[in-house]
Amino acid sequence: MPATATFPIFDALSLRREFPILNQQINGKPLAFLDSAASSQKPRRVIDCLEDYYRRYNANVHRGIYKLSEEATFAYERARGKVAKFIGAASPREVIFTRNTTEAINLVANAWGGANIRAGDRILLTVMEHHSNIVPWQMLAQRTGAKLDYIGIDGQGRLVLDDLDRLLTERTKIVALTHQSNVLGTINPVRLIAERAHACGALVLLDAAQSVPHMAVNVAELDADFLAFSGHKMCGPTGIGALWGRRNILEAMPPFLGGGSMINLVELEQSTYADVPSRFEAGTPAIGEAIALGETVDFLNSVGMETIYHHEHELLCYALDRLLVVPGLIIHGPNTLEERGATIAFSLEGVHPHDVAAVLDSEGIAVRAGHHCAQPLHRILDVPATTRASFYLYNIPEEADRLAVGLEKVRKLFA
Ligand code: 7TS
Repeated sequence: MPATATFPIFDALSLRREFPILNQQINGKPLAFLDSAASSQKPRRVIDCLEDYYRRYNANVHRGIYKLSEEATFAYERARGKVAKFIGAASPREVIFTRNTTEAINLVANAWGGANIRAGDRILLTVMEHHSNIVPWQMLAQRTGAKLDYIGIDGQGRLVLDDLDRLLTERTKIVALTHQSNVLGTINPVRLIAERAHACGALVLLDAAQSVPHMAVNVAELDADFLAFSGHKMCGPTGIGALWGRRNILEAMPPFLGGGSMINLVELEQSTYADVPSRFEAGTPAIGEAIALGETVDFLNSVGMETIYHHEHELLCYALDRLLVVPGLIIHGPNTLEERGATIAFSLEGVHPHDVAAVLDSEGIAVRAGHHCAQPLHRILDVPATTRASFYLYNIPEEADRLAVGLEKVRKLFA
């Protein structure tokens, strides 16, 4: 098994050494990776864990009566247990492995939505959602005749809670919202929203793609009914994510995809289905990736989610100080720092975001430019695109300095 490193006192510089990819030059400059909101980098021990599976005990799970398959099954189910504990689930059976957040939300929209949503029902979303928490609901609404409602945002990119009170009715069957915006960085008051939604009899789905990697998330404390997140944004592999759901709700849900592993008995005309979570894991899963996600959870725990949150918060404050003095720079999202994570989307007057990103790339700084899969939000911000710098546990203040200097260079070039 790969060696494990622990970081009792946070030391971003030694932590960086655990991420081999960060130690390289891009365009002759040290890489400053500021795009973890799109996908994070992976520490050595996660890469080693994945390789260890493929080298040493690769076999299908829940099938073979031979040593390798038993070992793979044990490691796969142990990873489920680690993920469950990481998010405060009552039982590993409440955790379904999916490919990513997108698949997890589609699972709920199809399986739960198909069984529970009728014509005239309302589905409540927010205007700051990623497309993966909009399009599956649009598809469900089109199939069923349900209607979508949207909670708006104020001038600082915070949800307008009056909209919640106005739009929540007994027709609202589910409120699906992001825990933390991938553009504005806004951390939404999800516990309060869940209380109000439950008082109206609606369920709550949290898109936690941008929160689980960055802060301690406990599903019991948040009082959610479903929670979706992706491994690749939390230092884990691509191709693996998870859906957590309350056990009684999951147990009442019909399957999502049909096939092997999700059945009890198959006859020519009909089948009966396996218990949760197997019912929702049709076909051969991403076995090595799930096991490596378990290793990722161990890694994040070794650093500590509180420590990660505080480190990122310090980076956020530091970076905002540096960026706020760049002339012509508009930062989107809350200026109340407790209400936001370390994702900073901005516009630079007179320069297209793609040009900003290209110049920064020439300085070795990786940021994302575009609509970040949040077109409705950008329409409200009244910009076609933004540039986004997103920080994670391996980033250091010097990278925020380089970003600010890089933006000065952009301004001079496009003056
Ligand atoms: N929800 C949120 C809030 C996200 O930020 C993303 C990905 C997703 C869902 C979808 O995750 P996936 O793993 O299923 O693709 N966000 C981004 C981003 O901001 N830039 O690239 C991907």
